Amino acid sequence: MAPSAQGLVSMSPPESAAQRVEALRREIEHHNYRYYVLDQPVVSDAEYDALMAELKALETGHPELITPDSPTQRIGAPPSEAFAPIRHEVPMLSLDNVFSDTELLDFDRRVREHLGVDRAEYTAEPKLDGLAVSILYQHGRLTRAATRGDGTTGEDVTANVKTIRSIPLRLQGSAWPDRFELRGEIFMPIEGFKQLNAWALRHDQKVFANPRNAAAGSLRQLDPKVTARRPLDFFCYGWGLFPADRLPEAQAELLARLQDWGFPVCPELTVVEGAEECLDYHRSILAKRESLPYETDGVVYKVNRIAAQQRLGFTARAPRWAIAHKFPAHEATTEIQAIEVQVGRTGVLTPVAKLEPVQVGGVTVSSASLHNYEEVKRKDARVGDTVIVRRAGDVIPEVVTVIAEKRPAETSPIQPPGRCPICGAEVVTDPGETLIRCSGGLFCPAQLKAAIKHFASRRAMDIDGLGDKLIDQLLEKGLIEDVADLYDLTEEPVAQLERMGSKSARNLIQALEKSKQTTLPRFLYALGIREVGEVTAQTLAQHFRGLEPLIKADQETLEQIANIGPVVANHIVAFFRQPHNRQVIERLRDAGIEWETPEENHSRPLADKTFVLTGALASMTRDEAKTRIEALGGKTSGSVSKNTDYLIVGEDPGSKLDKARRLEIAVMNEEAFLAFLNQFVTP
Ligand code: I6G
Repeated sequence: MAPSAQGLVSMSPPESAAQRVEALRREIEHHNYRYYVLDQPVVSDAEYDALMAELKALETGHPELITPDSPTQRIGAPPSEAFAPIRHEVPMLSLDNVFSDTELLDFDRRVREHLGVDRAEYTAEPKLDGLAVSILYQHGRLTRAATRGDGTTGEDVTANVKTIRSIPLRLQGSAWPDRFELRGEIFMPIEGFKQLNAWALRHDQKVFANPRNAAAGSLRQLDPKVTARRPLDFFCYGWGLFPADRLPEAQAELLARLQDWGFPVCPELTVVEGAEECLDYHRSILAKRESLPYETDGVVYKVNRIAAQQRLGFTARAPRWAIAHKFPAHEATTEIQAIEVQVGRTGVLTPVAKLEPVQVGGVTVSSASLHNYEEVKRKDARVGDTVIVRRAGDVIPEVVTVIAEKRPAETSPIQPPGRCPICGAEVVTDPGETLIRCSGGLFCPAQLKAAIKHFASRRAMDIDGLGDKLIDQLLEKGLIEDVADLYDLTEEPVAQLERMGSKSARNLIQALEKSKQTTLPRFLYALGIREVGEVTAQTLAQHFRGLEPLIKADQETLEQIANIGPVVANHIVAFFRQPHNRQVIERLRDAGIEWETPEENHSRPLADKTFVLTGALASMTRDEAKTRIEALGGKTSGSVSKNTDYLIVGEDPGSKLDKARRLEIAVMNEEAFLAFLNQFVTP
């Protein structure tokens, strides 16, 4: 057990500067490990910063004490002119790939035949979409890091690799060989990638096409200070140079040792037996591919017994004892046939590329988002262009890049519209925003339709059966003009609509009736106030405990509420200032929409509780689950540890379930989780 922050900070009897420097380094390394590898910090950022500041001050006063592995030196190296070549002492091979179950069965058969066994044991782990590196440790210290390059010679990226906080500069424990090479993948987690691109967009910088390119671009920076600002992470998966007499019996055992020495290993790593379990593993990772925090393009199986690996040996390019079983591609190439404009609920005009239909990861894609007109300009996407489109999970497919070389003659750049293509209202841009909006508000049929759809949606008023097509018809036939009109609907005219009939009409009226008993947070969310999502709606409901005080609240009052900033406050005030909005609310209340007054909620009932999610939930996305936990004060983490309070298990759980069971952590299935959350929902 590492000493506590308190224990290390105390300084009696008086220490020499050298002792204090060493104590601080140990402590900072320990906190880096807790934070970046285990995701379980034990000190606040401020405490950590204070330790770093003290170490820096001591090193400034005693420059003779500075060592290359000091935590202050992670970002110390000056920019270089180029990356020096490094010849790998043990070649960095690549992996052979298979793309189908049959090919995997063939691989397993070859392994078994070669080893003369009926069943082989494999490690299985996701194949990360990043960059392979080889890192040399001598006497427990990181001394060199190189990219794969051509497998024989890579590039010296030591200064950049040292900036990655999850890679230890000094090893923990003591049983490591004096000189060994560690191999693994540097990658950019998806969240970090999104934030980096959002930042790049705001600062007119290069936007990366995907996390892999972002990781590669970040690692190949001549100035390590730039790399240090990039959200890079690392998982180790093997070794290069390693004394043969120090190798354990199995791959999994060595990875466990590496973990003990302070290296991060992918939490999804597991051991499987036989080809069937390999295929099960492939299916389970594929099922949760979109909810993993990093991009993966397949899974890797490796024969677990190291003696068996040695018997199988290598081909010229790759080990015979390992294979990558790839997933279907996320991306495909196709052609833009047209660029249309979509008008969203808040009036944002989104350019959408209409595509020559193409299969992406098993689904036909015929349109893809271009996000906004800044992006259209940046990518210079034009009708007739050949483009790479990408589809990931539930996310709307997007145009990733234009293949400039394939552009036909006579194309012209796309200009943003000056007027809304639906209602003709002027297009406006909010100060500081890049998005363009239709200024028509609810007079714009597209915005009105989207607002009604949002109002009826499951997490808002939950009006069962009121879908897109029905809303279209109700508007077209003039049966409704706003959301309040929904509650004046009667069975007869609804039954006359296309594909309706009296039974469906009755069901709709009943669903509308049922929706009248709601909660204040749901109602506030349903109103569709800009920037007021479910969590903000909860916050407002808890704070005001009624609609009237919220309607009357001014900007200043709103800004005093935790998590309500000036922009959100401004949208709320502007919404309730509109006479039309207040009239609609009054009519909704007159129609019988009601809720119980939310109870005062002083406590954050899940404060101090840490949740880990594994597997796919049927009733909500992972982000929604996180939002709900966080709204109640709880925390979520990506990996199971002894600090986890609950593991929430969806379809196809991964190795986290085994680990939670080992650590005797409370496990809830989806049903139990929903019941658990609902006990805290205030009416
Ligand atoms: O490129 C690779 C990615 C992942 C690998 C690899 C890996 O294991 C999870 N393992 C080996 C042995 C090699 N390349 C050569």
